[in-house]
Amino acid sequence: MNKMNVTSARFVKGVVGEDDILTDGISQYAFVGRSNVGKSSIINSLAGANDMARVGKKPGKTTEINFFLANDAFYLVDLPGYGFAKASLATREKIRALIVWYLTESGARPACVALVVDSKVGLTDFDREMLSLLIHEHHPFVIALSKVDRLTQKETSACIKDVEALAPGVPIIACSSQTGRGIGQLDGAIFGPSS
Ligand SMILES: Nc1nc2c(ncn2[C@@H]2O[C@H](COP(=O)(O)OP(=O)(O)OP(=O)(O)O)[C@@H](O)[C@H]2O)c(=O)[nH]1
Ligand SMILES: [Mg+2]
Repeated sequence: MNKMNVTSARFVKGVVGEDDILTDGISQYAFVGRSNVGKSSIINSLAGANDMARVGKKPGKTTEINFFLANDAFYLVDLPGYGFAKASLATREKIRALIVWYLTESGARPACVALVVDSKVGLTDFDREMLSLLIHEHHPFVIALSKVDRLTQKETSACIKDVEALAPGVPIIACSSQTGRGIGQLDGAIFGPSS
């Protein structure tokens, strides 16, 4: 396993709109994607076995923009997931607006955004919207293909190829929080080589 950049992390706060934390000068690394794709699980995996105990208390139900302070030095930002199956249309729209707001008008300038895409599902309309938004807003970003433990090697390669075609030049990392595959690589892609 690669040496990881995140050695500790603790929950700071959840925000749903304007807040000083968005522009407090501490670097942010944000995780965006549809509900249930595994964003919180990835953050947990990156943080490893440390004191960040309860990311995504209820799996598949993050509704606020959750800030975790890692290494007492930078934020891991867990964005709410778009399209939670049991949410009303109004709630879904509210969450979508919150994600778009964070990436456009909130004042936040994340050092890197990880767009998390379920490898079994591939790029959805929402993912495509995020992709063009990230490009348009000039956010540095990578694509994490999550849950590859559910795919064969052949399916994984095909998925990478499909996403590559739509996002040329963007780092794509196939990973699994369940097996740990690709987590070290994702860590390197998001934070740069660890020292
Ligand atoms: N097979 C498999 N399942 C996973 C993996 N990562 C997460 N899951 C499962 O997927 C579900 C959703 O995981 P979360 O990490 O809560 O997803 P999320 O993207 O944070 O969801 P929201 O908070 O709704 O945005 C949970 O039941 C996890 O156990 C993985 O690598 N492999
Ligand atoms: Mg979550």
